[in-house]
Amino acid sequence: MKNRFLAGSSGFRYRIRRIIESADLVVEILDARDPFGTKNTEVEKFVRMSHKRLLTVVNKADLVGGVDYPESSKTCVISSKNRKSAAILKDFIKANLPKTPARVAIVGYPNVGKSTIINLLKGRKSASVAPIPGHTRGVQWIRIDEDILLLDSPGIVPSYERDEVSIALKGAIEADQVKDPEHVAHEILEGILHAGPAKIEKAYDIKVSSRDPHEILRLIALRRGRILKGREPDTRSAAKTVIRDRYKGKI
Ligand SMILES: Nc1nc2c(ncn2[C@@H]2O[C@H](COP(=O)(O)OP(=O)(O)OP(=O)(O)O)[C@@H](O)[C@H]2O)c(=O)[nH]1
Ligand SMILES: [Mg+2]
Repeated sequence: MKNRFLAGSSGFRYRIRRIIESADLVVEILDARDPFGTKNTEVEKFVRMSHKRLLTVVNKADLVGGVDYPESSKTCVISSKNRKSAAILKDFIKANLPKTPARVAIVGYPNVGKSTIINLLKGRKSASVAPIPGHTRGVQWIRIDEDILLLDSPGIVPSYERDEVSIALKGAIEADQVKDPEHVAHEILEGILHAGPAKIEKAYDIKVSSRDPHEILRLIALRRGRILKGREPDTRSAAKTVIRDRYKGKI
């Protein structure tokens, strides 16, 4: 699969080592919808090897009923959609700075909200944000106050993560790059259907009478007027919509 940040991409180890080595503290951002799945244990290993301190921030808590992650003094759960999180997060980081002033690297899977968190801490838009994984390309240092210099970094998928469906379900690959978007969309829809069809019906203004995800993609395509030659609904295009909406937290 074509993904700059997967292993095999020659710059991967070098880039992540440089980021970690240049920091005094590393903050790993996880997605509350799949905190263990978005942990990058490869990055965590580099952090340990470099004798740097590691903090964990579980973000996007607004998208789940409860966060399934163990509490600890080195972990903080937030939603960066909530303005109050700025003060909570700043206090959390300040309480754990190994020295002042300190360079703090924000790392994590693509699309987990690294740039959003940096903007939240800064109090205004300094880092570019998009619901597109792989949005941040270069690394960027941003000063928060006299004590903290933050480093935004591109999302990194660990080298052991090889399954495209798993990567896509974590929001870490752009919908257009997914080889089999229908397979991924089926998994997303099946996951949501466990809690009933209401969320899907509301998001797409459709009536779901079948639990067959392919049938639901047909309904979404029809509703949106995505019709192929021969009047067949364009389920591939509907699947990409479902993947993007999942990334945005809409479903
Ligand atoms: N609902 C919700 N959405 C969030 C939250 N934090 C970030 N987002 C959204 O998640 C998407 C990705 O955010 P970014 O900050 O660009 O993510 P990133 O980790 O910098 O992504 P890359 O640069 O691609 O690695 C954007 O659409 C954000 O608005 C949150 O706490 N809750
Ligand atoms: Mg970013």
